[in-house]
Amino acid sequence: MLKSLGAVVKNRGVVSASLFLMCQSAFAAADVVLKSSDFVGISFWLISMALVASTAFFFLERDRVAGKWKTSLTVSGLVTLIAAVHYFYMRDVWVLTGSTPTVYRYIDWLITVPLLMIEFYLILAAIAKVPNGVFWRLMIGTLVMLVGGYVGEAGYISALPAFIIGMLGWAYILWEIFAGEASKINATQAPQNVQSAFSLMRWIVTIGWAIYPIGYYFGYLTGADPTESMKALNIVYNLADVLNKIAFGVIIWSVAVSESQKS
Ligand SMILES: *C/C=C(C)/C=C/C=C(C)/C=C/C1=C(C)CCCC1(C)C
Repeated sequence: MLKSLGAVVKNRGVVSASLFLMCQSAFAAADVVLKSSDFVGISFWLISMALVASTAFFFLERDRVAGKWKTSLTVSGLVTLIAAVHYFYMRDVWVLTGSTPTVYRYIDWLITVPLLMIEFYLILAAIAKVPNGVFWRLMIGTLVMLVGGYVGEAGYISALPAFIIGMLGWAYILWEIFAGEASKINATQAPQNVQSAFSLMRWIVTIGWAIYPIGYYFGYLTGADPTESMKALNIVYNLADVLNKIAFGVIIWSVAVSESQKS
């Protein structure tokens, strides 16, 4: 009783500390305010708040699931926590200067995308013995995808070849989870619940992640007016994050809860 009370208090402490850190403006001197016609800015605001709420939810729900699922929920909460903090900065860059916060976006991705990949590894590791190669192949695919995208968006190389490099990295990840070792472990060793979570997560990485290259396309490859392209790019990336960070976490949460109730 005392022990579990201690755990709850500790958990609450972590949650309030993270929320405190988040609930401040990134840049202090702001005489510019959000305009009611700035829909991109509004989307940055909405999503930053949704990310804060999701973080609290995933951390608190840790109490409800069996031990071997707790790490997966922690990782989901870390993904939304890291993204929320970056969203505060991105929101301010957009609202104050009207420019696209590419560096913050990619720093966020560089941390959160590997964490999302680790989730695949973790849900399999909770039920089977998984070789390290699975982990490393997912990491290599992620790095190639993100470095390709960054050198294109930051203008180090032209947008199209950079796009192709990024697409190859993503294809490598898809191969691993649809046909590679990760997919085989799932098909042969995982219980029903885990298999259905794995399959949903896999579709998120296919369909949900496809939204980002579509955003990139509208941002850099249509030849349209740069102001309009950058609005489209940011809206598309922002919506994609709701699906790929929050909904992805909710799927893991739901399998963790249902598997925990079994035992
Ligand atoms: C939470 C953030 C996530 C899940 C970000 C994912 C980003 C991608 C899947 C980006 C993909 C890209 C390509 C496949 C091609 C090159 C351009 C990128 C980097 C936008």
